[in-house]
Amino acid sequence: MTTVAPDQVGTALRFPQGFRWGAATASYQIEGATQEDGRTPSIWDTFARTPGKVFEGHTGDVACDHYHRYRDDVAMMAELGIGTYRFSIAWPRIKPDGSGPVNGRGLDFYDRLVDELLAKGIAPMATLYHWDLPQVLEDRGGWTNRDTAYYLADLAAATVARLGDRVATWTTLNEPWCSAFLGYAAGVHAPGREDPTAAFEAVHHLLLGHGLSVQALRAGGAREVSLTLNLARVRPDDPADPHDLAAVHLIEGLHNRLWLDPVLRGAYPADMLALFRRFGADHAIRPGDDAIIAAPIDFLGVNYYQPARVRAALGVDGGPANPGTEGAEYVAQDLPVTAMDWPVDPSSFYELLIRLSTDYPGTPMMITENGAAYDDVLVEDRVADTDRVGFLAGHLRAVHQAMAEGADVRGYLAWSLLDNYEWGYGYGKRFGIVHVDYDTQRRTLKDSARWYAAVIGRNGLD
Ligand code: IFM
Repeated sequence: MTTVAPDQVGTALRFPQGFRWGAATASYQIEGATQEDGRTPSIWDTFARTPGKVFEGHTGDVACDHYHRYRDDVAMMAELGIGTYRFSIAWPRIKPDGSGPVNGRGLDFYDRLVDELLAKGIAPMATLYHWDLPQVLEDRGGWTNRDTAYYLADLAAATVARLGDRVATWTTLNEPWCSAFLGYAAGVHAPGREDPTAAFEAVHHLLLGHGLSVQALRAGGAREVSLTLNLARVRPDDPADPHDLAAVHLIEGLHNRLWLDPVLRGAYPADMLALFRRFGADHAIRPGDDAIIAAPIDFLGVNYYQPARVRAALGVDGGPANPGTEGAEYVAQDLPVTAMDWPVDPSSFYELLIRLSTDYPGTPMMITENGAAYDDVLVEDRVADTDRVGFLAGHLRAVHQAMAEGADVRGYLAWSLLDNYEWGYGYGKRFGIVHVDYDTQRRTLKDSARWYAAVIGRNGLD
C-alpha cells in the first residue's frame, strides 16, 4: 500500500493503488427463498412472525429474491465496477438442524454465487454469521449456550471446505454487539429476549465462536480472516467534564472495548469483566477461552453509521441495549439525520478511525459497511438520492483523511448494494444504492450507484 496525502473537503482525492472497493449485503436481508432447498427457519423467521416485533409484520420470505436473481445482481455489480462483494452465509441453509449434517443444496447456492462473481472478476467475501441463527439452536439456548460457539466453527469448517478454493476473504461475525445486546437485552432483534445476563453470556459465546471459527477457517485454508464490528464514536456532552468523560468510557466500553480488547489485546477490560460478574454471566468465561478469542486476524472489519453523544446524569442509563450503564445518558445531537433518525457527521468517522489506529496499532482495517437510509423516490426510472451521495462522499473523505494520518484502511464496502429487509424496520427503510421495487423485483440504479461507479472507476473523488 502506498500512502495518501492529506486532503480537504471538496478537493479531488485518490486512494492508494490496490484499495478495495465494493458493496455488502446479508443473507436474510436479500435472499428470500426461505423454504427452499432444505433451509429451515432462522430466529429472524420466527421473530418477524411475532406480532408487533417488525414493521407491518414484514418477513424475509421473498426479500429481494436474490436467491433466484443472483446472476442479474452480479451482472449489475460488474457494471458498477464493484471489485469485492461481501455476502453472508445463511446457517439454516447449510446446517438445517443447526449442528448436524451439511445440506449440500444449501452450499450449492453459494457455490453458484461465488462462481458467478469470479466469472465477472468480483472477489467474494463471505460473512459466516449475519444474524440468522437456526431456530433449532435458539430452542437450545441460542447464544447463551456455549455449544453454539462450537457449532459456528462447524459451519465455518463445512463452508470453507466447499468454498475455500475460491473465497479468499472471510469474516466470522457481523456486528456481534447487535446479536448480543439488541437480540438478548433490548429484545428489538431476534430472538427478542430481554435479559442482560443472557446478553453477556451471548457476548462471550459469540467471541468464542469467532475464535473457534478463525481456527476452523485457517485449518480449511482461508487466506484472509476477519471480524466485523459496529464500532461507536461517542463524544462527551461537555469535553471538560470528567463525569461526562467517564460516561463516554462506559458506553464505549460496551460498544468497542468489550469486543476489541479480547480479540486484539487478549483479555476483556477490567470494567467489562466487572459487568459480566455483576450480571452473573462470568461463569461463561472458562480458562483458555482468552487465547482462542485472541487468535490473530488479518484485518478488522469496521461498520460505521452514526456518532453518539453522552453525558453523566443521575437516575438514568443508556437504555436496555446498554446494561450496566447507570449514570450515563445519551443526549440529542444538533446534526442532520437520515431516514433512520441517525445523526450524520463524517468527522466522527475520521475520529473513530484515528482512535482505532492509536489504541490498537498495527491493525489493518477494512470498512465493511457504511451507508444511509433516505426516503428515496423513484420518478421516471430515476432516484435522485443526493443525500446519500453526500453521505457517502463525506464518509469517504473522512476515511481518506484518516488514512493520510496513518490509519491503515484497505478497502471500503458500501451498505448496501440493494434496498433490503432492514430488520425491525422491514422494507420501510431503504439503504441500497440500487432501488428495489418489491412488487416487481425490478432493480433501478440510484444516482448514488452511478456516482459510486465513477468513484470506483477513478479510485477516488473529484
Ligand atoms: O442493515 C444493517 C446490517 O444488517 C448490519 N449493519 C447495519 C445495517 C443498517 O442498519
